[in-house]
Order: sequence, then structure tokens, then C-alpha cells
Amino acid sequence: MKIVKKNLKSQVDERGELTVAEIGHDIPFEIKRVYFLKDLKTDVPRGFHAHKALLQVMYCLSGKTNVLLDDGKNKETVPLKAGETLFIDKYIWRVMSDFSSDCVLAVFASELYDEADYIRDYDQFLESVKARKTHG
Ligand code: T46
Repeated sequence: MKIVKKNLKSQVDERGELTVAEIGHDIPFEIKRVYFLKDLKTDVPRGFHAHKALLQVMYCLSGKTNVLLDDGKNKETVPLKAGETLFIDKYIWRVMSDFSSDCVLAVFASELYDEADYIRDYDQFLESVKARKTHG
């Protein structure tokens, strides 16, 4: 599993900080939706699903979290802190946990919200990964 974690470019001057995310460079798809996660319970993990088609880039605006990525074969826990982005591919089970109390996440998504795109059962996720390998 390839982990794609980047820092967004920031311009800092005496007025403050300006941060840029460019399609093609920082975001490898056209963005159709952006959502934000904030006021997160520090000890309550979220996610526990994969997507069939959705591509996402998670951007940590402040604080920090850990993101577990699981491709059905390998699992990796990726620490994410303010200023960093993490690309999350389709058919990757994800769990976000250990939120700092000031953690704010923005998520750039390639598709509109569609509950039918979620795989929320882990055994079904493993079956889907197997089926994709078998049928290409
Ligand atoms: C993901 C991780 C990183 C909507 O109505 N529209 C939306 O665009 C989204 C993202 C969610 N919702 C509803 C669906 C649920 O009733 O908001 C509620 C909370 O969503 P969920 O439990 O899926 O939240 P997370 O934090 O577990 O997962 C979210 C995204 O849903 C998911 O795509 O990859 O963040």
C-alpha cells in the first residue's frame, strides 16, 4: 500500500498564513464535495468503512489525529498533523482516532455523498477486495 502524505504549500507573512491546494498537484482529482470534521470526541474513533469509487484527500487544518489505512492485506497507521494531507484511495478501510482536542479536518472528495458507495462491514470489505483481485 502506497501512503501519499504531503504538506500543502503555505505563504507566511506579517499578516498571517495562506495555504494552497491545487488540483493536479495536491489533489489528484476534480473536487465535487468538501466536508469538515471538528469538535471531535478525542477518544471516539470514526470511519470504519471503505468506499467503492470515492477518492479523497484529508487535510488537517489544526491539531492531529491518526488514520489507519487498510487495503485488506496491509494496515498502516498514519499520523496526520496540521498542514498535512493524506490521499485515501477507493477500497481502503479507514479509521480515524486519537483526535487532539483542537483537531479540525477538511476532506476533499471526488464524488457527491452517496451512501451506496460505502462498505461499512469489514468482512464484506475483505470479500470485495478478493473479488476485485480475482476479476481484475
Ligand atoms: C470518510 C471519512 C474520512 C452526509 O450527509 N454527507 C456527507 O457528505 C458526509 C461525509 C456524511 N453525511 C452524513 C452521513 C452520516 O449520517 O453524516 C453522518 C456522519 O457520517 P459518517 O458516519 O460516515 O462519518 P465518518 O467520520 O465516520 O466518515 C466520514 C465520511 O463519511 C467518509 O466518507 O471517508 O469521514
